[in-house]
Amino acid sequence: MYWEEEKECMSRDDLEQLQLERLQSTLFRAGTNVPFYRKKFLDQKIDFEEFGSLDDLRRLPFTTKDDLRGNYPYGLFAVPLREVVRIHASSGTTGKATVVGYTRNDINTWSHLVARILVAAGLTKDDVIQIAFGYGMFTGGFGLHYGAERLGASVIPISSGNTKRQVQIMQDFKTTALVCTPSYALLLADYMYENNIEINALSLKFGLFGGEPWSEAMRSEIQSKLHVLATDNYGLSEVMGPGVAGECRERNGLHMAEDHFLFELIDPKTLEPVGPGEVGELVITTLTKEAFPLIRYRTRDLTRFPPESCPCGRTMRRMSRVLGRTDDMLIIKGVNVYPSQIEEVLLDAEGTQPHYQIVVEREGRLDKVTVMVEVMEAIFFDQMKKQRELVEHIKSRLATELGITVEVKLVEEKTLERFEGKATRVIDKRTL
Ligand code: DLL
Repeated sequence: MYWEEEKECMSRDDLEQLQLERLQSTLFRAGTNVPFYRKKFLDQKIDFEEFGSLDDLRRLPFTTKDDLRGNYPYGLFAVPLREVVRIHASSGTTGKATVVGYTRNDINTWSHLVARILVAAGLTKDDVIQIAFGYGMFTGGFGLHYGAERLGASVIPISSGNTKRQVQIMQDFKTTALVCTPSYALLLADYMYENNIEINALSLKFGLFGGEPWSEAMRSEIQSKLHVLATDNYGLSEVMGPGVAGECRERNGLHMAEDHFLFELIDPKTLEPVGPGEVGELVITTLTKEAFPLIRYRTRDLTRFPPESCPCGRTMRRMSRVLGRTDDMLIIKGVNVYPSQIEEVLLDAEGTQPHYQIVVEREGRLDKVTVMVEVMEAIFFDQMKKQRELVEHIKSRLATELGITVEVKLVEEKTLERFEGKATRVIDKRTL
């Protein structure tokens, strides 16, 4: 079953022709309307009007998250704000978020692409879809919502959290499809088992998950515990949100929406393309976005493109599940956290030393973060009260900065590892 068969099953020749035409108009739009790109093209003597082949893509400059931050908030928009009907943002690292805008056409495209992944997973307009992604600046909630409405399904916009209510609604409203992060799906499953909720009495059939890394083992567990067919869905707010790539029922890689984006894999060190089937950093160029076109955006996500075609009939190539990230961004309970954010808070507090370690573990179903920081001798051997106050202070600052709670442990001076070269601050013990 397809949402847009003529597009999803297009011949490669037709697809490449379409991509080239769309790339030309994207380059024109970006090169004309976005000063950042105009300057880059000028500096690199790129005449986008003479852009004749998709291979020329390799001559174009990359765009990075720093470029987005440097142009905060609207510097990279290619249309005036009066044409922007929606603004989303991704959690910031140094206080500045990355801001993205959508025209009415962009929202329309986005809805279609999300409807595609829903249909690829097997959903129809008869489904009752419970969207337990956060609604707000995060693209997960609204992205899935618009796509599900476009499909014509019955949408329950419950948003994230409040597990007891999620389960109640799931029972009463006869939810057939659950949409959330994989870790939240497991938490829901555990809650149901602990509370003796009869899974077979639910109407659940599908689970659409994404927004954070997960593993095949986790998929098997979710599928057997919740009795759903679970698919993986990838996207990022800078590029659009969910809908960039998603699995079909084969569940063996995520079909990329190649008619709306160009996907490349590069070696993050040499910036050259990797060989067929090899792992590389995913680089995405938007082909149809009006408000926020991006040229060769470095996602920092590592994946590979399996060379085999998919038995489902879609001709859009697939990417493997995300294998890791080139940078140090941690995704804790679905929230993007950078060690630098933690560092700032730690170093700001009185009595701490600039030596710390972040330990990430998975306790049961949940990510647990413990931040260990060295404190001055006077504090370490001082009264417990002072130590407790410092811990509480750091904890509450981190909760405000990061939006998640972490454990804080004060340790004696010189107990944490020192480094001669680059420091490894993060110990990620989660095995996915
Ligand atoms: O997470 C968009 C999204 C929402 C996708 C809901 C799918 C479902 P951001 O908050 O900007 O956007 O985070 C993007 O999350 O670069 C990846 O590192 C990671 N990520 C997203 N989906 C997956 C996935 C949304 N299926 C960042 N597997 C990306 C692994 C994922 N990592």
